[in-house]
This record gives sequence, structure tokens and C-alpha cells, in this order.
Amino acid sequence: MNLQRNAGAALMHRPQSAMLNVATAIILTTAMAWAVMPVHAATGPQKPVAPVAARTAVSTEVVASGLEHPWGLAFLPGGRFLVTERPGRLRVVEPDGRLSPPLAGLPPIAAGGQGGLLDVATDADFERNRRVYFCFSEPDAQGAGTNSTALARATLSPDEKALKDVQVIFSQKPKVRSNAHFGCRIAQDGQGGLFLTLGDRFQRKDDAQTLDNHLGKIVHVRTEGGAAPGNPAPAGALPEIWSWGHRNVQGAALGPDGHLWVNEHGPQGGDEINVVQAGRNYGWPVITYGENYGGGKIGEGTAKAGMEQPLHYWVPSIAPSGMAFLTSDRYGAAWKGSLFVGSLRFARLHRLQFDASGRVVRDEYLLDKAGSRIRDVRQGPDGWIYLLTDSPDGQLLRLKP
Ligand SMILES: [Ca+2]
Repeated sequence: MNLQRNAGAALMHRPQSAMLNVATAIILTTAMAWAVMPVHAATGPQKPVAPVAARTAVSTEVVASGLEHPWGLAFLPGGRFLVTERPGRLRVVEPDGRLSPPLAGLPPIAAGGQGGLLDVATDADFERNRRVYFCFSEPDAQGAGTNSTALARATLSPDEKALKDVQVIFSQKPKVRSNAHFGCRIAQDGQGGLFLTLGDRFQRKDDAQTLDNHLGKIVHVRTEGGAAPGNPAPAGALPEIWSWGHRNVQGAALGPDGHLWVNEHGPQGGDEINVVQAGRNYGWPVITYGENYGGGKIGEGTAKAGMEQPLHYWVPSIAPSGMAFLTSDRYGAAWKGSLFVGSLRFARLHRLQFDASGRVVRDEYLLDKAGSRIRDVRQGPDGWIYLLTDSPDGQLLRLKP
């Protein structure tokens, strides 16, 4: 990832063709084992393939129920899970579905609207360090009624009843009076650093284009706090910023190509998948394939020099949520390498399939009859895909072929 990060920073000012060649070389040297090797959407806009119903029938197995608006899922040793509940609780789920009492030790959380306790991740070296990362809506310290997205690290106590040594390692600036567009997905970069997605807070969309703030950004930070080494750091930019021009990124995963992949909510239409590179501008709110709620143009159109095109987009919006790459053999060779994306709006699970050049060649949806809003999608250490459903009585599900 050092190689990719440094190369990514060095590529910032190169022409697209050179960028593509170097990016391809990076992918070839780092992802030889992966059958599908996406490259970036450097070729400009294309009409995306339309979603179609899957030919393959799948089912789900209920692992646990009784979770109130579960939002983020992480895996513990022994087939157990950590699950956040948006109102501000973190629980351990046993393999048989039993829920622990809420863990003690969480900081103050501004729960309400879209905000609350959102994503959670266990460190890649969790079995040795027992470290957990989580992000949440953080209230201001003065009681002024503002909030922003924050990222914390903690140690899970040996009895798994509490978080210890809780330390907030990043706070989005500025805090805003809003209960929307927190972003708040965490992705580990594979080198000990963390990506965190940050929304535009809905009413501050123009701030996504200025780099003196963290609204509408993806940041890249060290687990000890502070900017990760190798961040692009253009003049005047806050040092944690990795990319900008985002609206509300609620799905993120490190791809098998070593790059950060995200999805983000458009306005009315224009939800996107982006393969995110350091120092790039992803366009919001200047370019978008969506429009205002109720109709009406936003910004300048769908493309502009200096702004990245999405790899894939949806009109109408699917309201994407968590996402994960399938790297296991559990579901057969045809699905391996696919990207699975939850849909809140249509209550189904999308599977995106790529060709050898990285284009999305198929977008099919599964679980169309289940009717559950899907909030998070993860591949477990056992290779199965796990889902969280967004409901007052939300569930943890295992996808079965
Ligand atoms: Ca965009």
C-alpha cells in the first residue's frame, strides 16, 4: 500500500493515459492472484448497465434478531460478531445469535436522524492487540447542538463487557447543526492506517469542493491520530484529506486491487461507485448524474475537467449502504471477485460483476422478495457474506447459495 499510496500521490498531476498505465502496472504487481483486475474509470462517462433480477436464487439464514437499527458489523474470533446499533449501543453477538448487553465505555453520541453509533471495525491484528475502531456522530463539547463524524479507537476488554482506553483519533471539522449525511464508513488501508468517509451534512454541500474543512471528504489517518503519511496535502488543505467532492459515502471497502472503493448517495438519482485515488476531486456538487429532490438541476452537468467520473452510477437511486468484495469460494467461481452492495431504498442486495478491464458488465439484484432494507454487507473470515437489515427489529443474516 505504501507503493500504491506514493504512486497515487505522484500521479496526481499526470495526464490520464500515463496515470492509467502506471495504475495498471501497480495493479498487475500487487493483485496477480485476483481474477478480476479493475482499473479506474479513466475513460469517461458511459451509460451504466441497468440492474436486472438475478437468475440465481439465494436465501438468508437469520443469525441474530432484535437489533435496533444495526449499522456496522465486524468479526471477532470464534465466529462471533461486533454489531453497532444506531441509537448508540455496541453488542457482541454469539454464533448462536445471543446478544450481549450493551458494552460499556462508549463516548457521548449525538443519536438522532441519520446519526448515532455507526461503523465498527476490528484491527487486522485484533487477536494480538484486541483493538477496535468505531465512528459515530460526535456532539460538541459545549452543548451547542452541533455535531460531526468522529473516529475512535479502543481496546475490547478481556471479558468483552467494555471498551477500554477509548481515544478519539479524528473529529470532522467543522461541527454543524444537522442530523444528516454523516458518511462514516471505516476501511483499513492494509498498512496500519484508516480511511474514514465524511458526508457533506446535507446543507453544506459547497464545502465538499473546498479543502479547509472535512465536509464531503474521505480522510486517511493513522490509528494513533493525525494524518497518514503520504496524503496528497495540496496547498491550504487539511492534512487528513485523501479525496474530495463527495456527497455522502456510506459504503467503503479496500478492493483486491489495493485501492479504496466506495459508494455514495447521489441526490435524486446519481448514486455512484468510485475507485478513489489520492488528491482527486469526485465532483459533488458541481457534477452529478442526479437532480434536486422534486426535480431541478444541480451544478453544471455530468462531467467537467479535473473531476473524476464514477465507475458506475444508478438512476434512479438505490440508496447504497455497506459493500464488500467476495474473495471466497463459498458461492462458486462465477461470483468470486464480485462487489456486493446493499440497497436501502429497494431493500435488496446488488452484485456487480466486472470484465477484465474493470468495467461493470452486470448489475444484478438478489433478495428482491425479502423486503429488508440492507444496511451493511461484509464477507466474514469464514467466507460467507453477512448482512445487517435496517429496522427497529433488525437482523444479522448469512447469505446462503
Ligand atoms: Ca461524483
